[in-house]
Amino acid sequence: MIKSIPFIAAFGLIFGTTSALASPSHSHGTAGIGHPGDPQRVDRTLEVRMGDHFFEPKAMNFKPGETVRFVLKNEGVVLHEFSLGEAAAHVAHQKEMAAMFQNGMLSLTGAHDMSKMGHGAGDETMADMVHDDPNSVLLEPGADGELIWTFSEQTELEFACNVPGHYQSGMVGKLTVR
Ligand SMILES: [Cu+2]
Repeated sequence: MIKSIPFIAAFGLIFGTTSALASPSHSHGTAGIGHPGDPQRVDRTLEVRMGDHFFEPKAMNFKPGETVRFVLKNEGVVLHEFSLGEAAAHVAHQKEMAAMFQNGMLSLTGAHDMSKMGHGAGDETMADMVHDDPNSVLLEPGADGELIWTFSEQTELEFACNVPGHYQSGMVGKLTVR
């Protein structure tokens, strides 16, 4: 039963009102995985390369309390994501992402159909609006990005790309906090 809840939440987000899309408040149960880190208190910087379809490094190990700056580089020719979370959260997130691709809100090149949103985007990118989980970064081909995260407790997580099919092609690795 528990597994069905994120899916219902995702369904509401994708097919809900314009205002729901503009300010998505969904979360995938970030309790336990940690929280966004303070840029002034970074303990460690780790470069993560993303390609079609792989991550380098392939596994990560951190300590509870550690604040990590992930420097992300999409060296591929399609959109990729870096998302930290529990395995079940990635499954739920993949359903959201699949719906966004079906709607045309996201595309593999990052070229989005603005008319689907019903209002102007301003300085925000489409990816920001439809994909604002604090524990995920979506990168267009060739783009760089950053995620600063504090791991709070011992846990076994995964870092993954939830662009449709990528997780299944191997864009997932173990992230151990111990
Ligand atoms: Cu990917």
